[in-house]
Amino acid sequence: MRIVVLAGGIGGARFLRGLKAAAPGDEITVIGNTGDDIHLFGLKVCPDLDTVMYTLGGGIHEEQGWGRAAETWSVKEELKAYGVGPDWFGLGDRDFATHIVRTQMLAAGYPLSAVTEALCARWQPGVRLIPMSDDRVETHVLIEDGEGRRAVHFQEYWVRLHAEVQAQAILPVGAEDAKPAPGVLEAIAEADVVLFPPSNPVVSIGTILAVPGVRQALAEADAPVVGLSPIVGGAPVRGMADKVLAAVGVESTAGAVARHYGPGLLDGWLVDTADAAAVPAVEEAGIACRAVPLMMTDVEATAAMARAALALAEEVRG
Ligand code: FO1
Repeated sequence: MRIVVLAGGIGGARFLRGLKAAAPGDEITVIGNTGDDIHLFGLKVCPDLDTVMYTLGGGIHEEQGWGRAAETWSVKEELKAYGVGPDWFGLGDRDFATHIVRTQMLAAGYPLSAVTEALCARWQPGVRLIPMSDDRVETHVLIEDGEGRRAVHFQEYWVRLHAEVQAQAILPVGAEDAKPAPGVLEAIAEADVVLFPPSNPVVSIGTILAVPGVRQALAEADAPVVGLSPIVGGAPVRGMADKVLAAVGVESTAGAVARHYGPGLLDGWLVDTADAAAVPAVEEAGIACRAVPLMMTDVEATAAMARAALALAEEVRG
């Protein structure tokens, strides 16, 4: 079966590990969010692509969910010694090599999709990883704090400011001029199932949907689209989804996120057993809904979630 997954950061990567275990013989194509990308020290860093590549390739720092295992920080310390910032974003020595190779290939004229393919040749993630676009898209967050009203890069909002200040708007800068990367629309058109993992609905999956043509391709696809709620019991399992959902006027509940994606996009939606009360309202909204355990405590629990999503896809296939 051909499965397409729109994935963001840590939640998306961890879900994919369970999906691979649940569907070992299937062909999985991951459309990765690049709105988290940031340019630092003359290098292009692609956090969500790297998190998928490292997690599935066996290089991830497991507790952090980002960056490399067995990392060292000499380059970061030397940059700080030169007074060259920013020092709030943790780039390790091993991770720097990824960004150097990526930046070197981009400078040689390779598109991000080709660069990603080359990096994955080393890591062998066991999925096809395609960036949502080869064009530059960077998510910025509009905030107002002691330093006044301004837009900050998503990474600064999340990593330096810890999403403590209220996000007033989420701005996927460049999205309106971006084109889906080669293979993105074809993968969606040829998919047997499309899955929205428990990634951030605004800055991860939302940013992928902001690339012109993607939402329409999903709406027109024959494949059922099934999502898994990143919100359990009214709060995100990890990260700052509640803050960015508020910025787009969506309540942090499993049901509200389903309605936010809408029946034009979603055919099925999984909520955690803690949110079973939300099932009728989601079904009312025209989206098939089931309550199953959604905590990705280990690969087997995640595989069970993936199997439940694939089963719901078969139910709604019609
Ligand atoms: N997340 C943090 O909370 N702190 C960091 O210092 C940090 C560094 C970092 C470096 C490379 C990378 O690929 C990801 C990194 N992340 C860090 C995660 C990053 O903020 C992700 O974009 C989010 O976790 C959402 O996907």
